[in-house]
Amino acid sequence: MANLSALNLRFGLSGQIVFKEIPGSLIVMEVTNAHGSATIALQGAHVMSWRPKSEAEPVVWLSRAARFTPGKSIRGGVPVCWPWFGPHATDSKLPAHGFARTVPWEATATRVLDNGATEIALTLVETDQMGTMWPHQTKLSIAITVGARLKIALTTDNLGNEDVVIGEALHTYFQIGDIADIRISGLEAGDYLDKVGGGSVRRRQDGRVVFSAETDRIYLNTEAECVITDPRLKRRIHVTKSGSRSTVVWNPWTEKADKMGDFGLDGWREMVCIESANAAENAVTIKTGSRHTMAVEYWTEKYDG
Ligand code: TA6
Repeated sequence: MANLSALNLRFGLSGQIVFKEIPGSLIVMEVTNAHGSATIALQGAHVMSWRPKSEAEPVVWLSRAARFTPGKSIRGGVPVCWPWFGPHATDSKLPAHGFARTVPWEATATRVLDNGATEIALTLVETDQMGTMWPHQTKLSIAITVGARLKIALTTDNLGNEDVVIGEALHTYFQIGDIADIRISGLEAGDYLDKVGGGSVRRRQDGRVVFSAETDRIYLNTEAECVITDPRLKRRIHVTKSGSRSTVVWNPWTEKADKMGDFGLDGWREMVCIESANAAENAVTIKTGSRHTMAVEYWTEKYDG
């Protein structure tokens, strides 16, 4: 791992980006500009938090009980799930949601955009160990733009001489006032796989998504914008995407959150995941020599409904 002074010398932007080590020895970038702020861990290129200047509360949620241990996933933020989503199709010993979120990435470029936002590019650091889990020649890179909006673009290059199939997600945890009060629009009448209880029952969405119990759904064949309406925090969060045909909606509710052990006291009440993904039947085939990008853009507006 490059040392902090070398990282700050090469990629720090005076006043906008500072590399720091946090307890647990993870290296993070603290990003601050006139429009917003974010914290990004080099492990997993993991956006841990994001707050536009217009918001008193962060928009991207981070558990108060999150663990920052090398090689372990962080509860909250925007975990990068890649090159598969959920459990591995054939080998249950391999990590759920792939390995990208728990391995080192390296910064490749940082810059200030004309509108004052900060753009950071990172790429996953390939290792021999990965080759045993993923015997394909691919390159994974990400571009993160921090400002009044948060933009993330995840790109897979297929450098091999055969087509490759990936599953992926930007597994974003959004901060909300209370899960029982919010509603999500944009998925009306969509087909989804209901994963609660370990099943995979195909159902159809009736109206907006509301929550009264553990909810774990993969909405299929949708490129729709989703909007979280949050009467308690008096805001709407807009979730738009491209290059993604699945949208996953998840809240563990109390029992599953307690079992997971890193949600903190009632942390599950103040978060909801809307994950832009390519999962299940929406897995993506990337032709040899070509590339695929999945991107998201988030922003907020005041809501006094
Ligand atoms: O995206 C929903 C989900 O697949 C849930 O089934 C739950 O496992 C969640 O991801 C979190 O998974 P993680 O491996 O981060 O604990």
